[in-house]
Amino acid sequence: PQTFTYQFDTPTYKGTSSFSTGVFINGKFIDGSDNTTIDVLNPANGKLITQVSEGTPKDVDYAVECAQKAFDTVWGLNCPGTERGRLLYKLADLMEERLDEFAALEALDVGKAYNFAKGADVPGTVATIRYYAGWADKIHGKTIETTQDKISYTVHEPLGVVAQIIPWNFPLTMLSWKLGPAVAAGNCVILKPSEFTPLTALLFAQLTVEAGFPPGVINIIVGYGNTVGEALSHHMGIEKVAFTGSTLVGRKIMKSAAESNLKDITLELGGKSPGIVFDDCDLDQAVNWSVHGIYFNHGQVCAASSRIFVHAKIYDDFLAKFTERAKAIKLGDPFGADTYQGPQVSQQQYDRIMGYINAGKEAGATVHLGGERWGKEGYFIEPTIFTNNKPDMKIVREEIFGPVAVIMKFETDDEVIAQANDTVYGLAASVFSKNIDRALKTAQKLRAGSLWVNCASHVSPQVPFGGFKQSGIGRELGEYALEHYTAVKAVHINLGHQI
Ligand code: TXE
Repeated sequence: PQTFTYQFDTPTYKGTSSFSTGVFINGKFIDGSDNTTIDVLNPANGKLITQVSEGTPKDVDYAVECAQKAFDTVWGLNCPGTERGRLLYKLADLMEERLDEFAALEALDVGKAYNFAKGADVPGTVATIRYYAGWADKIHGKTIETTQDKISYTVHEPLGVVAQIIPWNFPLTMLSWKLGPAVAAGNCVILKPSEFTPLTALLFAQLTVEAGFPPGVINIIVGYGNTVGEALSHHMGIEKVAFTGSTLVGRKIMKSAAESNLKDITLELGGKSPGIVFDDCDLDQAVNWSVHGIYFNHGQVCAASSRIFVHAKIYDDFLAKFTERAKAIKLGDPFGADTYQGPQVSQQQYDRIMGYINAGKEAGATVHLGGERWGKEGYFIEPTIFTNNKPDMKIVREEIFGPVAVIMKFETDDEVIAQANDTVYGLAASVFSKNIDRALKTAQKLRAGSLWVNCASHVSPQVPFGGFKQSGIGRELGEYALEHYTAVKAVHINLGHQI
């Protein structure tokens, strides 16, 4: 396979990055079985960055074979947790040494602001890998009391070979959320990055070799959803598939799992998360967090606070301050020192978002701010605010996944809770109030997996993340994620009971 070498000469990062663009199986980079490639584009200008090897279903078969062999010989029950932890710590250290390079690749490939990638995505990834390194030798069962004639205990064993399919909005972060718990628990992994944003996963693959992981434990295959993704979710040798992406594909994966070997699944899908701003909040803080909640990562966040409900008494003040903050967002070169918002990831996403903006206009909502393309090249969209929204409008009901805030007015607590819950999704919600009873009562009544009180879009490796309703199945992060990568074996020991 080809080697990708890139010279960064930007206002914020200067340096060279170099790694193989092959399919990474059994500790080696190889060409995909069809010898074809995938174009990787720079979303800031639409130009080609490089081409990477395209994985195929045949490559998936080979990866499963190698991963199973590693599981049966050097990993799984054949490798103590302390050793798995040591390797993961080493990997985290190697990533940290190249933090700036990872951030630069993420900025180039995804279009996210370099300073954000450097301050959030990459350190968060390192922290997540370290968090799970710490778990590797602390995954154990229980002894369970039954009768005097019997001792029972449980063992939490790894599942075997697991597949992980991740999206393009947080390529490294999603990789760490998936791979960290799986590898710590002793599974062998085949991970498919998004075909749009494969670069950081390839550099990561190289570091797994440097860290000393045995071949076959971690395999990374870049490929398309309808080929590699389908092959992974249908495979009879894969025990589990973990997916983050669209609800549409989530359904397909569940179906594939049912049609093949009833493999275990976890799904982290979309959302249309509400933010509720009560009249007794700290207004400036509520505005700041709400701006972050929707415009962070250009709105390409599954838990984005995309429906903002504001109490009638403070609606005008909130809207004025929110608009001022949104107007001040600095768009431009992801490598600019003060850039907050870069381009959307792809032409497809750009078109989708503009489609929603047009649907909002046609349905009679008011474009209070933005609503247009920004600049002459790349996939930039102005920070947008819609007002005069009605509950049945598409822009209120569907995930836009772009820098588009939908703001609504409410009068009573009961009314806003009902509206906030009026969605098929249930990923997250924010509540802003200085009245602790009101904030916690509201949090109690909202049907969502993450509840943020006086903040938004906050995640920590220690705290579980996942959805209610159609936002998904299962939890990632924290101790909870380990449950999805282990099978419980119960052992019954007879102390002399005769039959
Ligand atoms: O997602 P896809 P897309 C939402 C968001 C966005 C929309 C469409 O609303 O606008 O989805 O984005 C792989 N079998 N989210 O089309 O296709 C694909 O290759 C197996 C929310 O880009 O779901 C990629 O690796 N895998 C979300 C991954 O699925 C398949 C993040 C996600 O891409 C497959 C991304 C198949 N048949 C989008 N088809 C979040 N929850 O954060 C595709 N894939």
